[in-house]
Amino acid sequence: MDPYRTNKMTHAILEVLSELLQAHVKDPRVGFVTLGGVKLNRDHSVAEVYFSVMGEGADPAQSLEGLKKARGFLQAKLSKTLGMRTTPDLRFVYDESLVRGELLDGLLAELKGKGEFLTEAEKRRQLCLDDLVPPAHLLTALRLARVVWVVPHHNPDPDAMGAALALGQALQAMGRQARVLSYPDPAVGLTDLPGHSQVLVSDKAPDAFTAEEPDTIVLVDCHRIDRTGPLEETLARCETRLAIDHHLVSGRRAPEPGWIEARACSTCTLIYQVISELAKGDLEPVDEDVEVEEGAEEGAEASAVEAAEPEGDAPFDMTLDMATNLYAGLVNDTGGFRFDNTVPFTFELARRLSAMGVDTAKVAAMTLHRYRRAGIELMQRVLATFQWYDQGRILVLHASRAMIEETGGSMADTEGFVNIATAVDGVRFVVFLKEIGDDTWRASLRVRGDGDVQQVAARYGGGGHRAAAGCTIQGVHADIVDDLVAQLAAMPRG
Ligand SMILES: [Mn+2]
Repeated sequence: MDPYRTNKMTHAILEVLSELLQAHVKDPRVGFVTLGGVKLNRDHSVAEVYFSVMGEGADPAQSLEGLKKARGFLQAKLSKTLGMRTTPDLRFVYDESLVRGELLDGLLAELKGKGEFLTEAEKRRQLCLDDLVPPAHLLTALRLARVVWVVPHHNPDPDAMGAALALGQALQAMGRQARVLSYPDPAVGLTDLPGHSQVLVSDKAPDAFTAEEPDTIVLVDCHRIDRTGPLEETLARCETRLAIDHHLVSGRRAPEPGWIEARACSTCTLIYQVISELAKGDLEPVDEDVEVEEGAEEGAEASAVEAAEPEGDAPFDMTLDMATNLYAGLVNDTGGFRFDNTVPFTFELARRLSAMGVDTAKVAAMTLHRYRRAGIELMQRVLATFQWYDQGRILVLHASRAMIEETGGSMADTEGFVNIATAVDGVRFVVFLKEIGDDTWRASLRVRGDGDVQQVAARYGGGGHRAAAGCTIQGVHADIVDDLVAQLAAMPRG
């Protein structure tokens, strides 16, 4: 028989039978029945009708009895409805797989409801600020801290510095002795962030540590002390170290405990959530185990109870300085809300900070579009190093120590150069190499569109994000370029 006709007929039979069962067969045993399909034999003399039973008390054997009893009626009605001279002989076959299929459909629908089938990008778009919940152990550790050092990564960008300053200010508002650390030669713009004048510069850190040892160290915008360059040795002396970061964890060494949440567009986003929680106060004692001594007299007990009065923290308000520092990180790590980490909750946070009175235009101008003269001269030199590979899809540039010396610029001035290269039409990958020592280069990798440069950075022990990553590579400049270009050119699209 013509397969088209067969197909049409099986559908017609299924449809008519399903309707007849629903509307005209009153047998309660048939009430549980769902028809799943019809299979006709070669000459259409026999139709196997597959059914399943669903519902409480459903019994396939009972339902089959009911269907058999209704068969004559169904056969006659079918013949009449379809206007056929001879109708195929109906044979009912129980099919358990239909039940499984239905269960599966239910399960799939449930997963879909939970967003399981959304792409990563769709999931990020659906995320709300309050989906980013600081872990309780982090908040407890911060509340228990008395002398705290808040430490950004080496060569801090506005996200690292803004996060450190805002958290330091919040801890001070809680009465903690909090110090924010930084490094010599800060990038232009950072020094204007509120509170920056009080930072403890890394070369003073060893002495400061000896004078008053911090009980807690909080790393921000990085999650291991090897990202703190000259501070690493000093920080290693403190046992309680925490990290708040939005970079993917990579490499062999474990991150410090704390909060590492790569869905956040900036570390400042996470710090905003942390400060919001801390600001609620904590009037329950955290760890002050004041015990009533056994057998204590009644009077003694009363005074012990008094001593056990909560020593937690009073609520405080997020200040304009904190908000300004947080906004600096947010606006920078999103490239002024242009990068693909910008999602609805990014604007929600920007809105809240702006509503608190942050001068958003000033912060953007201060941290996004400002160069020192030496920095611009360095930029001229660096842009002159453009090398094109893979038919213009890969762009490589570098900053040598000689260029820095000759222009009087600093590595901090190179911040943002990589974005100029990324903006060139037709460029998919950018490699920016900065000479940081003898045959030692810091590589910044970027991809525009699809691709994952974090994978490449991870091979050299580095890390970062899918679209922006970095690593330190030993070797001769030309060899490093060859290696990186080969790996990037081999990266599949999509
Ligand atoms: Mn960051």
